[in-house]
Amino acid sequence: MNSHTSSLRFRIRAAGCLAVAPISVAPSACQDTAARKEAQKRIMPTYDKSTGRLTRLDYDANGNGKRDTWTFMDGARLIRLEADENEDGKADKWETYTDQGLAVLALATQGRGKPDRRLVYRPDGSLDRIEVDPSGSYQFQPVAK
Ligand SMILES: [Ca+2]
Ligand SMILES: [Ca+2]
Repeated sequence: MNSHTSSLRFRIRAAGCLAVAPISVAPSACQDTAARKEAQKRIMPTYDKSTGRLTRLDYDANGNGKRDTWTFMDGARLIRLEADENEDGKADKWETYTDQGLAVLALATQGRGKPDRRLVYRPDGSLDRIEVDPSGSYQFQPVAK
């Protein structure tokens, strides 16, 4: 498990905790009151008004009071994540998920607010290839192995 996965698991667990907070029976992960309060402070869920389904979680990953991570959800299923890790107002990281887990991790390493490098994963979670887009035109080319 890499740090992205572990960080994400915390977010999802904390979000699940927050989502069920009004229900009287809380899962074991919510029994830690401090963790629950921390989740409530750092995570802002959005629900579909007609279905009540969770659609988005905005998150303050570094706890400085400014949201820097946005996850797009279909209920409990994570679809996509965007993060502005240096909080300059432009996203630097995009993660795309399938039912098998992380499918693509795209990174903006040149501060342009759009990806110039992406890691494409196989359904088993192993890295398939690394692609680069040095011109920022969304024309990714595989890096030679
Ligand atoms: Ca923050
Ligand atoms: Ca940024």
